Amino acid sequence: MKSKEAIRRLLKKKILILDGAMGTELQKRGMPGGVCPELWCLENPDIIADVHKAYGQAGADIVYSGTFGANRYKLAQYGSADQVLEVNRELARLARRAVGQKIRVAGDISSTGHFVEPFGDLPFEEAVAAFSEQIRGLAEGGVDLFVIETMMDIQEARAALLAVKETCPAFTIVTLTYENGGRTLNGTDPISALITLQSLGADAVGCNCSTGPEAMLAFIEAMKPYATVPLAAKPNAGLPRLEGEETFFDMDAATFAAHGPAFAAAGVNLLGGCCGTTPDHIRFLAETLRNAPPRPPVRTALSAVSSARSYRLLTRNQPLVVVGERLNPTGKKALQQELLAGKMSLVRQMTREQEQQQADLLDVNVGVPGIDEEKAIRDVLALLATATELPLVIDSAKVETIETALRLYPGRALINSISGEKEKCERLLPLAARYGAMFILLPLADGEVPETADRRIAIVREVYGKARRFGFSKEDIVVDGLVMTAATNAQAPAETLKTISWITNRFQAGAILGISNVSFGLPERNWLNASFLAMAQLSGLTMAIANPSMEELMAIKRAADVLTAKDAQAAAYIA
Ligand code: HCS
Repeated sequence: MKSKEAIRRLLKKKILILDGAMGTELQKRGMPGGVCPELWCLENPDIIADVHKAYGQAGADIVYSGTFGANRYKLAQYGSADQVLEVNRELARLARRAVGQKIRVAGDISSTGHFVEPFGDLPFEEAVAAFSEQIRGLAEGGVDLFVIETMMDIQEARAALLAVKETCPAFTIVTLTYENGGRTLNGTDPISALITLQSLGADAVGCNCSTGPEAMLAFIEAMKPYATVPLAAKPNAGLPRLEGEETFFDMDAATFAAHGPAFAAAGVNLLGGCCGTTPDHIRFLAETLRNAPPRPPVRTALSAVSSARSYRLLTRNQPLVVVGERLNPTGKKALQQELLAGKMSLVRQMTREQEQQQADLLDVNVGVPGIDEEKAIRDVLALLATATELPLVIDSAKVETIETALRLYPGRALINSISGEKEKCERLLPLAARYGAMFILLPLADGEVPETADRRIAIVREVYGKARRFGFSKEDIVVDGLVMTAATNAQAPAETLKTISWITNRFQAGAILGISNVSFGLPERNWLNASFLAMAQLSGLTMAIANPSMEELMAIKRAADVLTAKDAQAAAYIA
């Protein structure tokens, strides 16, 4: 296994050339329809070795092992589910023997053919287990890295990536297949996928198959501004043409390779070909890109969250981001009863309403005394995966619930919250790091709710110091300014505003508040909440946890966005 660093060093020097099609090359060389390609390759080792060699000689830096469908679900269709280990091991060895040591072999992993929960019927952990089995075989066969390709379900791609991380962590490329409309079959767009996969630990992200070079170029261009990792592309040789039962791809090698410079300019870092491309296509491409300088990722971190179907930047130069707070049973009898009974109609209704009321993210908390919280969070996440496109904020007092949610959530979540309380902090930081989540840093310490801005700032610094050791940067966190009621301490709002001002102006991170605490115990709470929100926006607040059904609050938020120059030309205000 090559170290990640060795591959990263190479990527700094050049655009790495990937191989071209395998399936269409095998068909050309006599593989009949209806057979299991992997088993056929094992019976015809010289033929697949010949394809690998041809790609190596054409200039590929990385060839993919012929293990595209070598998972237990696909092999089961040919009665060979119990041969996963040996099929992968042997085909990986065969690729290695064919290309030698200088060319890298990527262990090729693709779909099981099932959608994974919450989008389909394959349980998430079963998908992870199936990919782990394949990965073990590939590792035994001596691959240098892994590639997860032609994925149409972001959740299946996540399962495969987690399987790599948990079985044999090595450099991993993940490429999804986007239809011409720019979404995968179950609706994920390239930027949301990038945010989800790069934060979960993919070492390179991109797209392959389905489209020709023109359409795929647009996906790379869209992703590049948000990429913290290298980008990969493997377009088809144009669009498929059907003749009877057969599919043809007509784009010739020179025309295909002529797209290379545009991909290089768009910032692709690994480029090859998918269906219909041949060793000639790769030879021309390698030639065309011989002296093209690589464009490294432009960022090292990105303040953004995603769902399976959308993303939200949490950068500071934009209108205030509203986290809808209503999916929280605290103090809500009806929601408590529904959650306890496993009913979802109120959750569905509150989700729809908050979306209509223009919440940007949804906070999700299922903590009710006596509830099986892990089951409840699973059920609610499954519902929300299709009921809303909004990214979620995972809110729980229980570490286990947060872990269950992060593992299953098909996007990049924001955790609400990680405080300075020692035990929680020690358990949650590694968890957030493992799943690549953003988190709200809450300046509380053991047995202490700090009253002054100075003390809050000290706790923020301390927790951030610990978070850095797990690789977090300021882009990955949003700091809570801590709101306490003005009813018992007249100075409380001023201390919060001072904290907010420090977070955004000095510390330079995003700042969030649970607005409504300020009016606790006072009458006419809406006016206090809305006034405080406007003051906090002036101090630099970037996000608020609030009830978007409060019209005054939302109206004042929009006005304050204009008055703090966060809504250029008042575009959102007017709309
Ligand atoms: N690597 C596979 C991708 C198919 S979409 C092949 O056959 O080239």
